[in-house]
Amino acid sequence: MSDATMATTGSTVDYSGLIPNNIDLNSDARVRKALETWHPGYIDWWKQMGPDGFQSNPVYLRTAIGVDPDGWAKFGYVRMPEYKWGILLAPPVEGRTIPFGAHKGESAWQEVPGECRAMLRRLIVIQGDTEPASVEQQRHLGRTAPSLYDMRNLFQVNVEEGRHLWAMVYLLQKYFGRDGREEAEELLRRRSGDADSPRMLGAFNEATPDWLSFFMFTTFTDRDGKMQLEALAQSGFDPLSRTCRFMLTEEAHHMFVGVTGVGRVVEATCKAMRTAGIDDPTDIERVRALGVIDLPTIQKKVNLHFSLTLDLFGNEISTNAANAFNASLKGRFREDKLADDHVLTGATYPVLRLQDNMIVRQDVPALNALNMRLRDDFITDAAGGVQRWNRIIDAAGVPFRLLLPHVAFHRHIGEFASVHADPDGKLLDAATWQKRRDEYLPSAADGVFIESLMRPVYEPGTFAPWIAPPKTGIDGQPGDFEYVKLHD
Ligand code: BYC
Repeated sequence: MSDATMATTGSTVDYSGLIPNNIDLNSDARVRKALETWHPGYIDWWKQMGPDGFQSNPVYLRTAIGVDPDGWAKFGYVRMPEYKWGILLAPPVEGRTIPFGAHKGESAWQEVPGECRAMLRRLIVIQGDTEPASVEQQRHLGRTAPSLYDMRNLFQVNVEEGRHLWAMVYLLQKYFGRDGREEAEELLRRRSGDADSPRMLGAFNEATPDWLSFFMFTTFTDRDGKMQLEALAQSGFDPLSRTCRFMLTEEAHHMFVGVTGVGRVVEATCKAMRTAGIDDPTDIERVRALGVIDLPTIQKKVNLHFSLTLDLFGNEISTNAANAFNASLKGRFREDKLADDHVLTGATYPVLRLQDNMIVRQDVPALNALNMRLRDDFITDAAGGVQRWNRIIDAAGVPFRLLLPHVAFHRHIGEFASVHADPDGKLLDAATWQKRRDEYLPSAADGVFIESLMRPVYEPGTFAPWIAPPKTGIDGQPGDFEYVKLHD
């Protein structure tokens, strides 16, 4: 089949125009023009805010070429500005009905219902805003990549977040007219961490100063992405559902990069400790002298990134979430696999709340607790990654366990934003928190130490000493494969 394959079937991608797509963009002149008008701004943004350097180096990237689960991607060397960002929607499910909310059982909508236009636009804009934000947060990391393998994974994540932005902008341009066009412009205007024009959600304005942060971010924050996309994939608005379903295909690799990345850091630390005969994981100075990151500092990074990510689920009690569910716009995690009435009138859900300065479990109306339900599903999912890390520690015979902190720890959104708690959930007064903060979260000195390890390693098959090599290569490539060609 030629590059300009039939797009109408939705199973292959049309590369013949400026905007690769599987949505038959050629037959929709208005949207095609809108996207072609938006394209130069996107490229400018990518050049300004995308990866710092390496733009002209061939990178061994995966590009989506279709939406067939058995063969949706191809691997090959691509210069990042030539990566085919495009719009891909998962194939329509024939006869799909809305699985939840007031419209449960109706045929999924192909157009935006007038009464929920503003709510839907807000959900799409928030989702869209996170995608460029993460690219901005990670833009300096190529300069300190611990290997070409890791550098390639970073760039893979970056180009796919760029593609996810395209996917959201398509929805805005196609279904929201002038408002959508304005929102699409704003998505290119806001900047992560900018004092005047920050990204919309807190965690996306934090710095990602080093590779351990990147691996934690892709473990935890990308996993919020997975949960939110799973919830939006249930939407009664079918184009959103189809877009999110395809984004989820790519998202799995991002979390793989995170979980295996932290696992490899843990492995290098444990191995160096064993070789040096260090039995006490809290003997930080001796462990650091080996040129690896001590386990207590890794725990602090877990504490930081997990707590920042919990904030992304919003408030414990949320009428926004109830309204979006009632309106059949945003469901629960894998709603269609759940066995209840999918309407939730009269149902309750247990939520941890703050009462008289104590943390108590309270049954609240399930509709108002949807953010917490999604967050609980996230915590279960995230615990799997931590278990993998602990298996590596156990196998090395090191007496240490990484743990997820309590949900009240280090929060900026919701009930617990007004109090201080330690990682076990014990409430602390402000003075104690100040005194002990650096025991729980990375301190400035921890940052300086980690930064001292961030030296680039650009020889194929070679890895910085603080991270173990991966078990297998990307796309089955051998250990010394040149994932990024730096001297082309
Ligand atoms: N920061 O009723 P509430 C991803 C605001 S990540 C700042 O609890 P709701 C990715 C909230 O907007 C997934 N503000 O809110 C990962 C609201 O403001 P307004 C991104 C916050 O709506 C890695 C007010 O507080 N997608 O894809 O129930 C790399 C009241 O709160 C925050 C989505 O999140 C915060 N953390 O819940 C790349 C899906 N939390 O409107 C990509 C779409 C709350 O009253 N978003 N507020 O002025 C949503 O579903 C919901 O909007 C939220 C918030 C879950 C974010």
